[in-house]
Amino acid sequence: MSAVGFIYPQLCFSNNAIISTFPGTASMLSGVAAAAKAKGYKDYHVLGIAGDGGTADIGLQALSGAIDRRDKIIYICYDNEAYMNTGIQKSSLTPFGAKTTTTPPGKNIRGTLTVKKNMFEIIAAHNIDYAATASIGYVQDLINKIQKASLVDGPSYIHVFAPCPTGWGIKTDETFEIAKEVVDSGLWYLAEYENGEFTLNRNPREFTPVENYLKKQSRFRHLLEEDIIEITEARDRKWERMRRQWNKN
Ligand SMILES: Cc1ncc(C[n+]2csc(CCOP(=O)(O)OP(=O)(O)O)c2C)c(N)n1
Ligand SMILES: [Mg+2]
Repeated sequence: MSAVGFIYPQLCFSNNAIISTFPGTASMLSGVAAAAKAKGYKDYHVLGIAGDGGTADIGLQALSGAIDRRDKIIYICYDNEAYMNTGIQKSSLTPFGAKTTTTPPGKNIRGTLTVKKNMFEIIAAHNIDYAATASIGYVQDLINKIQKASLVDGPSYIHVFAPCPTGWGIKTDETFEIAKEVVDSGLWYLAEYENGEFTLNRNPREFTPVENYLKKQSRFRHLLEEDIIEITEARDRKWERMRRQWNKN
């Protein structure tokens, strides 16, 4: 956000905004919320946006603390699956198989060897007031979730899936389609955690082929048939578990 905001008057925010330190988004939000409370403000929202690296790696401790204190903040993780503005390095939210500058595919290693960290359930495990996943490919669902978060009198977390044309090797005008397809192929999912319960907002009977999603992006172009099978099987195991544990009726 620091790269896109604050260019007056074209791209400035229409309200007060602060650029935080890289690991400090959540602690900065805590500080602003504490100040708002001390000043006796009633009608306000303290909202922060940080990347996948800023959230799942370097900022996780601050975020965990803010949720534990039940600070009234809205935290949005903008997940483009790598450290993008420093040149496409792998984060703990980069998916298995993806090529980044720190996980280059070669003869022996086919891109990222780790699997994407499950941030949504890590956050839910704090017994947070409200948490959700979203994708920019399902905009109305995202808007609804932000509205819901704005009504919470405590911490809320929204994890938004957002493609990066440069880092993923896609065209800018394919961004929306890819963000929709990742949900339709089951490699990402739309869910909520509220009152201690998980809900799948979208539970399709059939998925679109994982291969179609992967082959559109140059970061996955080196993958072999066996890698695609591995990714598909991991998807199916995850959905089997989510359906069994979350959607009981
Ligand atoms: C303490 C610290 N370490 C490293 C950096 C350099 N840095 C700035 S942005 C960034 C990557 C951010 O990645 P992510 O949070 O995923 O956001 P994206 O650029 O992908 O939107 C890094 C490493 C920094 N600003 N501060
Ligand atoms: Mg990122």
